[in-house]
Amino acid sequence: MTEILDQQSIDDVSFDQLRQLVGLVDYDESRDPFPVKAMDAVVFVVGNATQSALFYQVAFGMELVAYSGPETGNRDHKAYVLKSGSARFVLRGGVAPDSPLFDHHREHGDGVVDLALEVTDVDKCIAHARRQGATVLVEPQDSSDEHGTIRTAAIATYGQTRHTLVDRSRYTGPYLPGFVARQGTLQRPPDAPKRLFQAVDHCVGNVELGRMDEWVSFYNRVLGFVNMAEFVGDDIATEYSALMSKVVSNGNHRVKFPLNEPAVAQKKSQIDEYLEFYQGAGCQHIALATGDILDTADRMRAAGVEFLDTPDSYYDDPELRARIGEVRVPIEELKRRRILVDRDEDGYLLQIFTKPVGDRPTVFYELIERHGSLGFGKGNFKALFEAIEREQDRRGNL
Ligand code: TYF
Ligand code: FE
Repeated sequence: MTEILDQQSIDDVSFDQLRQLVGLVDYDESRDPFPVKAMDAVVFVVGNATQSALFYQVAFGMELVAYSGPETGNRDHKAYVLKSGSARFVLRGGVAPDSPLFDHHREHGDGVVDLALEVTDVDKCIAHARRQGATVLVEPQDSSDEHGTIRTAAIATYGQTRHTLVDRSRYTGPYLPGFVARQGTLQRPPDAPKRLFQAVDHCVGNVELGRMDEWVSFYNRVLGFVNMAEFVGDDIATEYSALMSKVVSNGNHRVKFPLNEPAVAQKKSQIDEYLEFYQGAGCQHIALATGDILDTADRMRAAGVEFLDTPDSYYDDPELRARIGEVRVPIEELKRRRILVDRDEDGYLLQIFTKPVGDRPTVFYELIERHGSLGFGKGNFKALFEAIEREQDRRGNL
């Protein structure tokens, strides 16, 4: 369980690798009313997809694999598809001056519009979702090109976010019909690893005050998701975190969605800051699973990505040192990079958080390296939320 994945040589991400990377558990799929295989894609609307696509190649080491835009008959917008292991991001930006993407962007800024899910049976999922009262935004439909047929549908979730459901079992193209294969022109240094992360570990939603339980129940009823043990209750919330949080996941934990709501505390909640600048509920952070967080953080830093700072006192705290015990590198190596560490009954995890990556204080990223732990770094919440609040203060939003 503590073996380090060799990012230089990994080609495709196997189920066994995923078991360690994102913390899979066994479950009986035959009794699942809404079987979800994995995240299909995280779809963003951004102000400039052409430049964002370069950012994710340069700074996140992602590979451009597909494209849609005016040159391929899509006059409304450009869309770039990037991959890293099993993770897929799609960046969409308006071209036609009357593109609806500009309305979305004016309201929300850069953000996640779709947490697309790969499913085995779109129709079965939609029928179940409808019975449970979900809003069906797109009815099941086939689309085809020379690579085969894709079946998709979409349901609404929090804010203006949706879950597109994708059955790609009869399709071999680079993404969806309408997209063409496209490679990036970026020259990578010869020593660059194949990729900097292997999978999406979890995607966090921020919802309005008092609505977290409603959305937990939505994922329970509509998607058949189960509640995970880790949560931030009102006891912890009022003390320091200014948020409440619960986590839902699909049966084998491949797809995990923590849901946050602001808590009423002395200071303005970081969740309130998000809700104000995103103008509503939306995706707050995406955690990326890496087999070597030290190397990934080093390379992202070298490319200019800024991470939250953690005070020396975190690493020098004897209580923390006693609690975490032995990890795969000396604590000094973590301290140098501001990587956080947490241990629970199943093992430990290493994690680090970026500052918001866009212009608004909304979406950010987490890197996570799991060694048995199925948690989210609960032991780090205090240090983490204090670091987030320092940034909030610098922005004048505390
Ligand atoms: O996903 C999680 O639960 C952790 C911790 O605003 C976290 O990454 C929770 C809330 C938040 C930032 C990080
Ligand atoms: Fe997280």
